[in-house]
Amino acid sequence: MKTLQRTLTIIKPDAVRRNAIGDIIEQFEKHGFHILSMKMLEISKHQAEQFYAVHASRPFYDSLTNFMSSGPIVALALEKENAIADLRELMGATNPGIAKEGTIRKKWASSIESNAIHGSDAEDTAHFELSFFFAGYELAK
Ligand code: IDP
Ligand code: MG
Repeated sequence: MKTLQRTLTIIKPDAVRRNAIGDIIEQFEKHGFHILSMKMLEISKHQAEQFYAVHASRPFYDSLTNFMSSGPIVALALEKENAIADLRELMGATNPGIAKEGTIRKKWASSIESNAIHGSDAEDTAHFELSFFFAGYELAK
């Protein structure tokens, strides 16, 4: 049985710069995701390092955290049955070169780093990532 889930997505700085916010949010709504909460903000290098701490030992960590703090982002809390896996499907592969037709990354990503969108990958990371960007009262819906 599918259960109602929440997941955290970020429209990354490259997609904001390309005026893709509206198109990406339209995709969420067309695919049945309910927007619980949403905010546009900029994060510091230090905040990006905390958010991506799981990748601290990866060679791309420094570049990734510079990129994520390079301009405005939009963070959204989404709700839907099977939201975590369904969002990953709608996002497409990390590497846009192999992202499927019809996915957000296929349309908007320009490289494996500047790949337009983030989505939580599991229930525990969704919980951490939702509470990174949203206070309890903002999700009490
Ligand atoms: P995901 O965003 O599809 O879950 P992760 O492996 O969790 O992919 O990586 C987090 C982010 O780090 C990616 O979305 C991308 O922006 C960046 N990234 C991942 N792999 C590479 C790489 O090989 N080179 C540069 N940046 C990368
Ligand atoms: Mg990931």
